[in-house]
Amino acid sequence: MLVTGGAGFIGANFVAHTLENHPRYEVEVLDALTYAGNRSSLAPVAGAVAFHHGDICDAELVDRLVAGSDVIVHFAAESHVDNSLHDPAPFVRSNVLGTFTLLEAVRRHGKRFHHISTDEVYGHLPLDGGKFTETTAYDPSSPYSATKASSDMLVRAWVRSYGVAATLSNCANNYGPYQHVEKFIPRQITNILEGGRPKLYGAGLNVREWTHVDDHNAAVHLILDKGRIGETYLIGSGDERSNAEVLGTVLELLGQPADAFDHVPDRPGHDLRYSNDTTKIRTELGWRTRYDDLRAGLAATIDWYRENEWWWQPLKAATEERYRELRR
Ligand code: NAD
Ligand code: TDX
Repeated sequence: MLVTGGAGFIGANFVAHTLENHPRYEVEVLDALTYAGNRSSLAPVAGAVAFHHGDICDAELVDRLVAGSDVIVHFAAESHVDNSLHDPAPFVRSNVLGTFTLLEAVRRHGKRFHHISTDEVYGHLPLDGGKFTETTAYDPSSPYSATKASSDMLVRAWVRSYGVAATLSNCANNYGPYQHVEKFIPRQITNILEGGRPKLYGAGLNVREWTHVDDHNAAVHLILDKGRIGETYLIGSGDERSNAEVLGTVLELLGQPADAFDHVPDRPGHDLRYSNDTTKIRTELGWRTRYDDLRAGLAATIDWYRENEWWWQPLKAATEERYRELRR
């Protein structure tokens, strides 16, 4: 199995999940080690994985690695909305050209491909109702989600036009260990652990469907084992919370006063709410979440960041400096 983006947050958790629960796979990782990639996220499994430091846009390298694999699981992407608003170019390159490069190699060599995507391709929903389904029309808002939508379209077209054996999944917001400190939950946890204050965009009313990374990765394995070729599966916990509510729980779990945070200017074009209807993956493939208690999941995640300062501390100052630049 070739895992692209295996040194990132979800990819590294996926590699560990695979080795533990699906030992029949020999796992290789292809990762460019951008600012978001971290080899130490693979430290617990280092001896069991072949690591290739390289770019998914490098057609020669991709061709060789795809030729030597049976299954390709494609996580590699530029993943942060705020960065995409500031400089969309790497998003177009990695997310669109990178996916194209992989698809061409998969087409040449006739391999099984799974494409990891996001609920953000469907745009956003009002606060008071509605859900995305696999047939919702694409309506991306940010440069990030527009490039993910483009990559999904390429995968669908390569299935239909060339008969490539691909599946797709569009997951809601993930949380868990090894998530970069630029993202909402780890940013706030590590701000507090460093003695600083959390930063809430706007009024904090935006709603996300927080899904544990291990539930996401278990769903991907179900799709690999039993999913129908050409199909898209939505993944999400069903646990929708406003950002203000999540922040309130983080503050409480860390023993902070409820008002110990700063309101900062809102993200331009900020999507209001995401919510996935997961009937298809539940009924067709029998997927169930194991992490059903967000408060307990957040407490465990806080413990992980508390115990693994060595992992995030080297990233923190540069991340907050980048946020200051983005706001300038
Ligand atoms: P991440 O930013 O933590 O990791 C991305 C990884 O991809 C990094 O290791 C990086 O070095 C690598 N990468 C980037 N460009 C590359 C390139 N050109 N060549 C090779 N490697 C490259 O991202 P993540 O949060 O783990 O997200 C992984 C995937 O899941 C992405 O496709 C993202 O769109 C999708 N997704 C994420 C979430 C979420 O909540 N984080 C939710 C749904 C879907
Ligand atoms: O400091 C912050 N304060 C804040 O209020 C940050 C970083 C974020 N936010 C808000 C913006 C969002 O409403 O929190 C929410 C979550 O923000 P992010 O962690 O940046 O995630 P989001 O924009 O929802 O996108 C995530 O989920 C879908 C991932 O980053 C994407 O890769 C994935 O596709």
